[in-house]
Amino acid sequence: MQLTTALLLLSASLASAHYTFPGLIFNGAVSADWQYVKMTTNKYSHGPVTDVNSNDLRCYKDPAAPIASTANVAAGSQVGFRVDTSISHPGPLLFYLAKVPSGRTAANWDGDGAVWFKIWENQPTITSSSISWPSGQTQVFVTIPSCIPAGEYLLRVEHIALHSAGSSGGAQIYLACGQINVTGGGSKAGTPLVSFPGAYRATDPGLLINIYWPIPTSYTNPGPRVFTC
Ligand SMILES: *[C@@H]1O[C@H](CO)[C@@H](O)[C@H](O)[C@H]1NC(C)=O
Ligand SMILES: [Cu+2]
Repeated sequence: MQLTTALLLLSASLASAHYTFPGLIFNGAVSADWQYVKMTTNKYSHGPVTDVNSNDLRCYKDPAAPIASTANVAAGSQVGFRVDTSISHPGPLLFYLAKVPSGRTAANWDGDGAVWFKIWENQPTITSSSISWPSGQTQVFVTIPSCIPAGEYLLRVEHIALHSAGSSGGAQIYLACGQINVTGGGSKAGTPLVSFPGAYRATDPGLLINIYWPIPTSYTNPGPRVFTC
């Protein structure tokens, strides 16, 4: 009896430590869950992707998800995601964009192919006693590059939890894709382009790392360099 209660409490605390990114934030307002974000398979479990070779690494889209809407956002503006409920594990936050190919829409395209460019990533604070990242955020934001061509894009938010990353496949990847229609903009296409899956290997030093001992003296985010205008 007591053991059952303990196990239930343990599984509840593990589940509540997971998170999703259901609400797109633009023009200063938080939109309804999954209105502008492709509904993810983990919408109830909040569990992570751990296989970097899985198609889930693209958008983690629930195959049975209803079609989401596409948000008009100005190039150079700030766009974000509401986190359900908060980022509660240690690790980096990254954002990628993919331009929707002609003939497709953000709503009916899943982001396949070498189409993704990284637009932002954060770096840890490293001291002699710990490596740490910002944590506890309930909303996360990125600035849409001002120079990219107008048009529809998928905006992929990704948080990589590294608390169990000391063994291969232990990194927990939380992600979602918002559907945006960039207005304004310029004429500089995003580069370099990578695919998901494909951009990451389980052995990447940013994914296979013991963050507790020995305390790392450096950290390299997985994926390509960040695109700049
Ligand atoms: C995207 O924005 C352009 C420019 O404002 C507009 O003409 C177009 O209809 C928009 N597309 C969608 C899907 O909202
Ligand atoms: Cu968790």
